[in-house]
This record gives sequence, structure tokens and C-alpha cells, in this order.
Amino acid sequence: MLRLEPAVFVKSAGRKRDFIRDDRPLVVFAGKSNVGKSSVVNCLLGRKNLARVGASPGKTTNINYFLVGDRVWFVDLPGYGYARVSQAERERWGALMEDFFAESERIRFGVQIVDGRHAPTALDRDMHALFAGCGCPFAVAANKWDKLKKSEMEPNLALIRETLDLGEDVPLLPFSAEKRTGRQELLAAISAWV
Ligand SMILES: Nc1nc2c(ncn2[C@@H]2O[C@H](COP(=O)(O)OP(=O)(O)O)[C@@H](O)[C@H]2O)c(=O)[nH]1
Ligand SMILES: [Mg+2]
Repeated sequence: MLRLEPAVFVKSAGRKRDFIRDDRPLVVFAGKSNVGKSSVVNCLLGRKNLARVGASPGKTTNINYFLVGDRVWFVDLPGYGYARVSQAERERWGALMEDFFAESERIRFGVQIVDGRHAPTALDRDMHALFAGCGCPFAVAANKWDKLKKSEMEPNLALIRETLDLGEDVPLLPFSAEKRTGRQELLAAISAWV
């Protein structure tokens, strides 16, 4: 199992020339603004607020790098889909993602975080296409699972799988950063590849 300590924030990169490039593998986390991406990273690492929770959505289009166990990079990609960002910011996001995924040979594993309560959005599908296109193994975490009624669970999993057109081999994990649901499963999925 991946060693989680020490876990340190190292860098926030807003442009290609600031990307971290060394021989360590990247585990990449993506999701729309406010889906709980920072909370999921904190939950996995067993930390309260290493990745900043509730940082005002859509304000920073930066890629944040956390070094885990001195051996693996956890990469928190900037959130997408926040309504109140300018067209210029949206374009900056797109250009940054294009640059990032152009170096996809560095990506060892992807984690796409979606809102377990709803069908994935068009932007979730676009993000998913970037992961699928890069050829890396990945898992989808359906976060905020604690907010679902029992009767919603099976149908929502089916809806997410169908909307993202997930292959049968792609793990779709119910997750709650708040209740730590799915934490062991996601850590095991990541650990299998790093
Ligand atoms: N109920 C519930 N709330 C969550 C969960 N994960 C995150 N949140 C809340 O969702 C909001 C956004 O979380 P944050 O991690 O900042 O999202 P990010 O913008 O995707 O990084 C915060 O108020 C979190 O407390 C979860 O699993 N369950
Ligand atoms: Mg965040």
C-alpha cells in the first residue's frame, strides 16, 4: 500500500514551465468546482486541510502538487464548471489542461471526482475524455455519497457509469470525504499502480 507520510504541499503551477517534471509518477485528481476534490485529497492523506477546502471556487486556475511519501505526486487539477468565471479564465483552464495532458506519459493514475447525487455534466464528460484519451488507468469517485438516500444509490451509480460511458474495468467508487466512505478502496486502486 502506498505510503502516505510525509505528505507536503510543494507547488502551485499556473503555466507549463512551472510543471513539476521528475522521475516520480503522478496521481491526478480532477473534478468540477466544489465537488469536494480538496476534501477527497485530504481524506485520502488523512489530513485536515492540506489541500484547502472551500477555497473560493473558480478563482485559481492552478495545478497543485503534493508530494506523498517522498515517492508519488498527488496532483490537484483546477476545478471546472464554476459559473462565475470569465471567458478568459475558461480559456486559460483549457489551455493549461491541454499542456498538462500533452505530457500524459507522466500520469500513472487518474481519479475523476463527480457528484454522486447527480448525472455527470457535459464538462465532466469532457474531463473524462482527457483521461480516457491519455491511456492511463483511472477510477471515478462518486463523492458526497453521505447525502444520498438508500434508494438513490444503485440508480445513481448506473447513471454515472452510463453518462461517462465507463468501461467495465473502470472502478466507480461511492465516496464520502466527510464520512471517509470508499477511502480504503480508492487508496487500494491507486496503490495498485504506483
Ligand atoms: N456532505 C459532504 N460534503 C462534502 C463532501 N466532500 C466535500 N464536501 C463539502 O463540499 C464543499 C466543497 O469542498 P472542497 O473540497 O473545497 O471542493 P473542491 O472545490 O472540489 O476542492 C465544502 O463545503 C466541503 O465541506 C462529502 O463527501 N460530503
Ligand atoms: Mg479545491
